[in-house]
Amino acid sequence: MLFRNILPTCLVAIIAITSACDAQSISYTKEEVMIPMRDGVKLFTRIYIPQHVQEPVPILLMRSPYSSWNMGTVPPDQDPYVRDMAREGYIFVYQNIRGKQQSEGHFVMQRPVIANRVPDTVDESTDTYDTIEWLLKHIKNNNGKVGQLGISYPGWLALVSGAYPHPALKAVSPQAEMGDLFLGDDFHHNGAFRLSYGFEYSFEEEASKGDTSFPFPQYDLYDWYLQLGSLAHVNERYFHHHIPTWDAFVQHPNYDSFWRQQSPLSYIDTPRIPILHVGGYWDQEDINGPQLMYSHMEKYDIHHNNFICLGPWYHGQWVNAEVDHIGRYEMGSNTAAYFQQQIQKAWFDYWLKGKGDGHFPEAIAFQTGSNQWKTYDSWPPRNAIHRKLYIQADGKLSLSRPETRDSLAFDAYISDPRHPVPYRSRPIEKTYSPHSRWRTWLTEDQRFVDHRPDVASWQSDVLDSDLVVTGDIVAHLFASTTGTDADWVVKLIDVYPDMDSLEPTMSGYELMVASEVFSGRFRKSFSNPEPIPPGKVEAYVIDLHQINHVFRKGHRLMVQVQSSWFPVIDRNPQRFVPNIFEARDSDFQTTTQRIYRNASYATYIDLPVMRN
Ligand code: PG9
Repeated sequence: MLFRNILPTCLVAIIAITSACDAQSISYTKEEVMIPMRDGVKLFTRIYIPQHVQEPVPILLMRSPYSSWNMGTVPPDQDPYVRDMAREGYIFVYQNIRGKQQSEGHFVMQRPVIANRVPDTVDESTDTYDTIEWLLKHIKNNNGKVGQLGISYPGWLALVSGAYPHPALKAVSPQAEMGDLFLGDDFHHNGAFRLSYGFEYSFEEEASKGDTSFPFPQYDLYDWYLQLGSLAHVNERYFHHHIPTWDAFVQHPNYDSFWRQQSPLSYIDTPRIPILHVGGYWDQEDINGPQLMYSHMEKYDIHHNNFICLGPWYHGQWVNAEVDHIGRYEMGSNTAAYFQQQIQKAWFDYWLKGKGDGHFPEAIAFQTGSNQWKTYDSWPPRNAIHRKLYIQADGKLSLSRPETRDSLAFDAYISDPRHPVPYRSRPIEKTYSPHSRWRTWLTEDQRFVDHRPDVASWQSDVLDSDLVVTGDIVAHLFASTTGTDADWVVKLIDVYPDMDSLEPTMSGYELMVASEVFSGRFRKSFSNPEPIPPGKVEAYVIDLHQINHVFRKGHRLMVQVQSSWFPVIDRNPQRFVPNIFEARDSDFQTTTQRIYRNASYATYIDLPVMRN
């Protein structure tokens, strides 16, 4: 009997077969049970118990809305993400959250965490608490210690559990967790709406309890989204108010109490237990969450519980067995194996089994360009020297501030919403589909747009020595528009040599190492958008997120600015409207954008520069 006092009604299945036996006779049994929560709702839970260890072992918990992602669909000893831990013996528990898949109850997207303030309510923190309570009582041979990890939505679930921990929860690792869904991550970036992702993901999660893919009639979705026209057509033509998250987008176009209440910034502060945030530099979904939550919690980290690891990855790429490249970028080693063994396993082995010395660096950040793992005792490193990279006349970039007083010193382009700049080369496949290049788009060669007339580009001279940039990249943009609203997309690009003798096929490659979009209406406040006065130069400060990158000798730096990134970002009508989800097709207008480069309005990128 694997469970003590098990309630017969809770048990879905015991699969008494062992999952696998390798040379060391590693074997797990699998059980599927329904675990009751305090309000009577039962959650579907898959439990793998090691048969190859005799001593009591800890529990590793993963919670997920998905049918397969972080749900233990293969036994843990066959899952590269956790197999090193499985070999040594952990109990693995995978649970679907309420309202998803086989779990009972009602699903709420990023359900607000309120149970600590509002009596008799439930949220993800109480569901985790109740689950842990049940597991400790019912699973034989557990050592009384629990850890939780997960990627993306499951990462946010680990973050929430760590904020209101059950006493047995000793450490968590939220990975690619979403942070604030209006300021950054899946649904918006700086208030700009992530159309293709918001549309496809909300349908996928809310059209049914399972995962349902939107039935697009065509493969290349650039034209499909263009023909959609105003966002108002989504409910009229397709969703008919059956997708609650889409309706929430429409009802909350600004950063109001709805978004604030959802955001972990509003309910998480001091890390109460050890927490390891993990993120990817090229995370196409949640680049912001791990960086934002680490830096937010760091302000309250009196017990030194808060740690971060950043790697050269797309969203969750580190679950795989072999990760030595992303798109065309070669990492030089298997970075996932390093993470799984040296970072993730070491973390849980120490906190849950007492193995190792527990001396974890504050930050472990893979350095792209040199392809080395580096450790730091502050993150971003405090000893970086901030240099300003200014845009100049004739498409140049340099570290000297422009001196000209000429008010006409600017570069201009026309932004036409009928021909938005694609965010990646076409075809734009459905986000999650067999041949989709969605995962790697942030590393795509930017040569595919750099000669478009609606993309402004500036380039530095060829570097005569390596330039190491470690920390937050911030764009300070001075820009005007003839319209009353505009999106600003800023990209920092590493341009490979015209003839790269080390990697010939990368010659001339334009690798985007940092990028972000900002919706101009929110330049003064995310809660109270304001029209942009036509023709007036306005200042925009745009955080392009953290990197750790060596621009190598022989390479050049490039900055690009454009006003659309379609369809991952919806088209800005370029005419201020109170609610972009209710814009009319006639609101969309062509505008002229100017990016300034004179002594008064000197556009620059702040680069934190380090000695290597
Ligand atoms: N990036 C996904 C997601 C998280 C939260 C909200 C919306 C989407 C995920 O991969 O879980």
